[in-house]
Amino acid sequence: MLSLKDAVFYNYFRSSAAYRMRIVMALKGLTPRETVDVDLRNGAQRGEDYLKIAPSGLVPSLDFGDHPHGQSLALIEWIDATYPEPRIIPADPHDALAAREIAFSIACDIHPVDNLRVLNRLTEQFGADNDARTAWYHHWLKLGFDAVETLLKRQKDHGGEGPFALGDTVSIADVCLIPQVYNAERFNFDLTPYPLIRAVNDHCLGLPAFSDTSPDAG
Ligand SMILES: N[C@@H](CCC(=O)N[C@@H](CS)C(=O)NCC(=O)O)C(=O)O
Repeated sequence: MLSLKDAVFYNYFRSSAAYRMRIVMALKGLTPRETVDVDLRNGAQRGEDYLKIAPSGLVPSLDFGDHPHGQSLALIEWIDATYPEPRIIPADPHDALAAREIAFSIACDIHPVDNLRVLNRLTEQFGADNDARTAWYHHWLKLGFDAVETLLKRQKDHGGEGPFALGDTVSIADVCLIPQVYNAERFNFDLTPYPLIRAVNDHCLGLPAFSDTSPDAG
């Protein structure tokens, strides 16, 4: 059976997909055998050595020796199934659906179009300068956060009272949301229109699993 204790975690401190994994491991008190930094600033993700681990050229990934795997959401699902306490995919199927709906709105709809390689491609192919790159980023973030804010409101309207995205308990929705908010702030995105997102973010950052694993934690 695969074990996290035998795995090498390929990480980058500013990667929001890797931050998701750091949060989940911290929530569950898990430490991989080794953490290796892949410096996205100098293109290490496309280096020959890392491509042998991760053919996508993206972080994060986990290498279990003969079995390297990538994709943060797939890895998080594996971690949750293997180390269930505390659960971050809710046991109740409807709650799990709601948690994944918020998580995927971020990880599938916002994150891919705002990724470093996409922003770089805008510059290489269309000559986008920094302002144009930021405008692109803000455009997709606004569409995505408008939707997520509405989903959080629906949770509240359906009795999901509590400080997390789903109410009383932490879930994969918070695990995806807090890194995306970190990123939004880094790109000077105005979060004023999103009181529910801000409230969940403030609450989660009061917990060590979120704050100690933040890119700002050093
Ligand atoms: N769907 C992938 C996305 C991974 C991803 O996009 N990682 C970014 C950092 S957050 C990356 O490695 N970017 C490198 C690049 O754009 O060249 C996952 O969830 O693991």
